[in-house]
Amino acid sequence: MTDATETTDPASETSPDRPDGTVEAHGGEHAVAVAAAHGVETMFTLSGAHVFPMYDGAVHADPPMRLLDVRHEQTAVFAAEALGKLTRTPGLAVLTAGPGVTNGVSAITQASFSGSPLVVVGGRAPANRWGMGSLQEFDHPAVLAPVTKAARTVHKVDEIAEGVDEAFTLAGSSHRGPTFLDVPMDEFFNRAAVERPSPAPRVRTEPDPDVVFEIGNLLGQAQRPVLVLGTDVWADGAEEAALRLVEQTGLPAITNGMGRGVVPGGHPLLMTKARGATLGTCDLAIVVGTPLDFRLGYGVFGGKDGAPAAKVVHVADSPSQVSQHADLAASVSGDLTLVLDGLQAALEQQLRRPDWSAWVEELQATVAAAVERDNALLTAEADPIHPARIYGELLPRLAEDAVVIGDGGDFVSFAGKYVEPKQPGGWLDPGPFGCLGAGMGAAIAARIARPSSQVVLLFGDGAAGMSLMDVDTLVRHDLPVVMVVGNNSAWGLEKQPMQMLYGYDVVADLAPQTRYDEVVKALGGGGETVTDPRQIGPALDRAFASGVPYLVNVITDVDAAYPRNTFGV
Ligand SMILES: Cc1ncc(C[n+]2csc(CCOP(=O)(O)OP(=O)(O)O)c2C)c(N)n1
Ligand SMILES: [Mg+2]
Repeated sequence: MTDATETTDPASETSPDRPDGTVEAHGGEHAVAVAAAHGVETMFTLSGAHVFPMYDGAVHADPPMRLLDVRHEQTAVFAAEALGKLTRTPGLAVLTAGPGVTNGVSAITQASFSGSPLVVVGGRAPANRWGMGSLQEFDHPAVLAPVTKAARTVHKVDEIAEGVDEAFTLAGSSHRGPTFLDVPMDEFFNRAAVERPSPAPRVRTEPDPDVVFEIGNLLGQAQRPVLVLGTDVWADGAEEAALRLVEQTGLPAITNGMGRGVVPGGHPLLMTKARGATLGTCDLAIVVGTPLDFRLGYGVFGGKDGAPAAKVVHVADSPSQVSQHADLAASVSGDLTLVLDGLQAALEQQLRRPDWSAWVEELQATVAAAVERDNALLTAEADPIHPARIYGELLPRLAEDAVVIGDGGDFVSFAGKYVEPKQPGGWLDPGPFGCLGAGMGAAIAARIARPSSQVVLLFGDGAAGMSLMDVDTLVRHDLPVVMVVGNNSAWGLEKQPMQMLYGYDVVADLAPQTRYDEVVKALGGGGETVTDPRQIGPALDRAFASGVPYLVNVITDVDAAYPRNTFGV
């Protein structure tokens, strides 16, 4: 009898048990097998011959890898990025050579800004024609290098498995982010017998214990401390340690990005609704897992209403993320669970346990006043509809495990103000890159990652136009999502500032009352337009019950701008 590994039977060619431990297969099969070993179950893509081996690899994998094909590469990459954020396993997008890859650049850059684990595999013009001008010949890594942790060409088929393994390990390690590799088409189709590497175990970096102890001392001495919890608290798996620290020490907290929900909405120590007062009158801000950027006043806290400047501590998942511009009392980097648990232990060792109850009560009073103020707008009967009323109707309909996604300007700023997730991992926004058009991909990912949860995509009408054609993807792949458009017939977040600066505005108006719901219906979903505030709730009920991609197009008041005092620059 012939040894199975020595036959040319295609089924046995990919058998991993060749005597020397290698597997004989084509480049796409190797790449898909390694991605699967890293936990990838779905490949987001848009067809292109340069990456056919990846599709063949997915089809012939055991089990086959799900192929989710979209209508624009940006959607593929935004979906892979969001899946990485939701599952904390790097997402995979596969883009064809040239325009396929360049169409993905904004989404890859967003992943870089947000520290999202993402691997993008690009096709590449064949090596044996390189320089001769073959179709879509473009040297991608030069473009991708500034917005990735690594961008490289894998030149030989027998280097693909190792290259993909490295790309996944790097993307998923602190500080997380996107990696890119492309493979020349001829090498991708070639076959080779290689040893497929197994994923390396996760490395947890110990923070400096002396610095953690020192920060514990600062906390012990503080009268008005606040803990700010950002995206990396979730990404690093430190959400339980963060909530423990808050609850066991009585430390008030504010959340942003994917840190939202780490301290659940409505929790007595969550002060996000008193953000201005908390950050403006604290004496110590410990900021964990988020950069000290425009969202956090560039790391300057205190100073409000004559309050002294606050001390600032920055805690990051890796040294590269510690702020270089802020004036820091201390900083530490490492595994965030170890830092947060270390802080709690340091505090417990102190002879005199700090009492922050007066500070907490003061903030709770501010939160209560804000809740009351919010209620007036959440129930507004105004005609045209005030955008806040949409949230007044949506909030009571959201389950604890709902995934809420924001893609827009002012309409999403209102969401940030009113939607307080009850669990971590249930909020997706574009992060500091602020890229409109990210929402549809995120909704696709959320539907896949949380098959039984509500998925709500909040669109500004302007933002909706950037990805609405991908409702076709939702329909073809049977991915029911509830979309809500705050339709003020304008690029509102730009219209108001331009008015403020110049007294007039241009290029800010969109066609009045566009029927985005009809677009969704034309593509095979459902939807309706709402102009009466009392009809928003029933329309949302129909959307949730529909079981199809469904768009509620709410015509809102363009003059009800989000009250902001900064342009974010
Ligand atoms: C890709 C991209 N293009 C342009 C912008 C600039 N921008 C930020 S908010 C905004 C307006 C968004 O309008 P819409 O989605 O309708 O939300 P609204 O502010 O009207 O609620 C624009 C154009 C951006 N952030 N991203
Ligand atoms: Mg708008």
